[in-house]
Formats: sequence, structure tokens, C-alpha cells
Amino acid sequence: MNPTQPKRRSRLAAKIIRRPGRSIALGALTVFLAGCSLESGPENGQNALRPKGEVAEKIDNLVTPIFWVAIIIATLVLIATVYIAIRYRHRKGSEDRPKQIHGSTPFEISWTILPAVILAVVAIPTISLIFDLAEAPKDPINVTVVGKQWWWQFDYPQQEGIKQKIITANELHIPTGRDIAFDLTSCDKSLGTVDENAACSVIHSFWVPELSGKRDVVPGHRNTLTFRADNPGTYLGQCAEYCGLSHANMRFRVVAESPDDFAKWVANQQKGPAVALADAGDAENLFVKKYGCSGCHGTMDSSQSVYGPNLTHLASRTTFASGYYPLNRANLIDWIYDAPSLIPMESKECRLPPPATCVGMPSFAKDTPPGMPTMTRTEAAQLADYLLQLK
Ligand code: HEC
Ligand SMILES: [Cu+2]
Repeated sequence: MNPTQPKRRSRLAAKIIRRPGRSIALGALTVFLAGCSLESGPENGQNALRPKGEVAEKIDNLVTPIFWVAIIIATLVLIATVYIAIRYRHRKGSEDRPKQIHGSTPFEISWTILPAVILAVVAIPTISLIFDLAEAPKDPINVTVVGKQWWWQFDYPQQEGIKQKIITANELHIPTGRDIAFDLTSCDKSLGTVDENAACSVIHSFWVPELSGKRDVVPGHRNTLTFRADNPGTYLGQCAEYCGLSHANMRFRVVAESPDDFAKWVANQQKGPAVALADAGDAENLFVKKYGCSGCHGTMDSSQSVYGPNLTHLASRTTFASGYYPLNRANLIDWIYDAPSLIPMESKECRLPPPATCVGMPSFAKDTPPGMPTMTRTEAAQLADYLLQLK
């Protein structure tokens, strides 16, 4: 054993104990700076201070001046506090107390009126923006967002330009320059289950930092949100309300594209599957009979909602598993074989959709429930190859 090791450690510990303030300040500074992203720094895709759409810009234009007002007030209060603490501190040998003042009408009136005026100045633009953002948009694209554990379903109801309902997952396509009106819910009405609660998830929060503020997604309650992207691009989203085991993995992407490209995407989503299940060879038997994937997933009709993500056009997406993994053959095989090893889920020994108590996708390689088959890598690859044809 190295005899200097424990000694050195105890010296460091002693230093921290002697100078706790300095260590705490250094730690706090590190955390503070880690949160900063300078204008010239890398794009992290989730920067609410870099708006990329009208709604996000309006919110930013409100927050920035209020932030500076708050900073000025905080600075004045801090300076006054420090000044008074030093100026009137206790001095050795002096028993004098500073002059005590009881009741001062001018002071009391001024520190009642001044904050009221400042709050009113902040409230007027805030309230008017709340009303402005709540206004129903003109000629929007309507999308119903369903928060699930732990992924997002995007449901485009039939409307002008969308002849037939589209249901997709985790990658939301929108045209640029057009308002998107969201209905947010965590109960999937389209599931049509007998048990109403089975179609409901917990509270989530829908958040695309560069395009808009957060909005809660609540079971049994309809929330709305409108936003718009100015330029084509991919914007990152994240569930912002703790919703269980894989909350942190519950991401999504907003793909904003030109109206022409959006129309092409819509047309493709509305097509039938590139390969019919009946023509999928061995994969059909695995998908339907042996492993019952079809009990939780549809691959034949993109207008149908099932318990799990609709896979009719899975291969047209760039990611899967709420945007956590890039969609490629190797990742997909790992997922089909043993999904809970990639993202934690509450689906141990459970292979059925609700009313069973599964939350998430089960493993087909581990924790096989009695009487059910265990998957081989070859079978997982056969299933992946089938799904990867579904452009
Ligand atoms: C008990 C229901 C259930 C069964 C059975 C099931 N899955 Fe899933 N599957 C899910 C859920 C739930 C998710 C979403 C999990 C997440 O992203 O957090 C999912 C996600 C997926 C995804 C990713 C989709 C995306 O867009 O993110 C694929 C691919 C998939 N499953 C394929 C399969 C295959 C193949 C089988 C059969 C071997 C299967 N699933 C069986 C429930 C199930
Ligand atoms: Cu969440």
C-alpha cells in the first residue's frame, strides 16, 4: 500500500473542512458554468434562449427584459444588504446600537407602491402575451399529441390536405411557416379499449425548447398549444414532467420541412405498407403468432392506433424508442431481442398489452413468462429485416 495516499487525502479533507466556503463556491461555480451555452458555443438543440419560431420568439422577447429588471433589482438589494451589514456591524468595545426607527410613513408608502408598480409593469405584457398565445390560429395543421410511457404518439386527424388520418410516433413532421395547433392528451381515445383507464397514461409535458414553452399532457384533460417553425430543420423535444422509469429517455424530434416536402411525407404515410405482412415470409409467423408483436403494434395501416407505436412506416423514421436510438439494423435487432436492456421499462415477465400490467415493450430474450417462447438472435434479425422494409 502506498503510505502517502491516506495522508494526502486527509490533508485535502482538512482543507475542505477549514475552508468550506471556498469549496462550496467552487462547486457552485462549476455547476453554474456547466449550464451556460455561449452564443458561439455548440448547438445543443434544446436551447430555449435561441428561439427558432414565432411563439418561442415572443416568449423570449418577454423573458429577456424581465430577466434584466430582476437582475437590476437583485443587484441593488444585494449591494444594500452588504453595505448595511458592514456599515452597522458590531465593533469591539462599542456597545452603541444603530439608531432604531419605528414607523416611517414615507418609507412604508414607497416600499409598497414601488414593487406594485414594478409588478404591474411586468404583468401587463405577460398577461397580454398569455392571451395572444391562447388565440386560435388561422388555418393551422391540427395534430393530437398523446403522451405514453415512454414515447409520443402523433395523430394527424383528417383535415384539409390530409385526406386520411395518420398515426406515427416520436418524429413529428410539420411544414414551415404554418401554425400547428396541438391537442395534448395522455389518454388514447382511438384505442377503443373497454377499460378506459387502460388507454390513459400519466402526466407528461410536451416541450420543444426552440419552438415554444412547455405544456402539460394530462390524463382526462385536453390542453392546447400552438407553434410554428420558421425554417426547415430538426428540433429536439423532451418530456418535461417526471413520468416514471424512462422519463429521461422520453424524447422526440420535430422535423420542419418545406410545404412541398411535408406534402410528400403525408402522401407516403398514407400509403399502405411497402411489404404486406402476408408477404413477409417467416417474419409474419414470428410477428403475429409466435411473439404476438401484432397485439401491441400495427404494420398494415398507419391510421390505426394500437398500444405500442404504429410501425407501418417505421423505416421512414431516422430514430426509434422515443428518439433515443438511431434507426439501423444493429440497434433494431438489439431492441427486438431485449428492449428493456436499451431503455429501462416495467415489462418483466409480461408480454401482453393492457389490461396486463406491462409498461413498455417486453424482453423476448429474458424473463420469459411460463409457456411462452424465448427469442433467438436470428429471429430478431428476421423481424428487423421485415420492419426495415417498411419505408
Ligand atoms: C406488450 C406490448 C408489446 C409487445 C408484445 C411488443 N412491443 Fe414493441 N413496443 C411496445 C412499446 C410500449 C413500445 C414503445 C417503447 C418506448 O419507446 O419507450 C415499443 C416499441 C417498439 C419499436 C420502436 C418503435 C418506435 O418508433 O420507437 C419497435 C421497432 C418494436 N416495438 C417492435 C416490436 C416487435 C418486433 C415485437 C415482437 C417481437 C414487439 N415490438 C412486441 C410494446 C410492445
Ligand atoms: Cu416524462
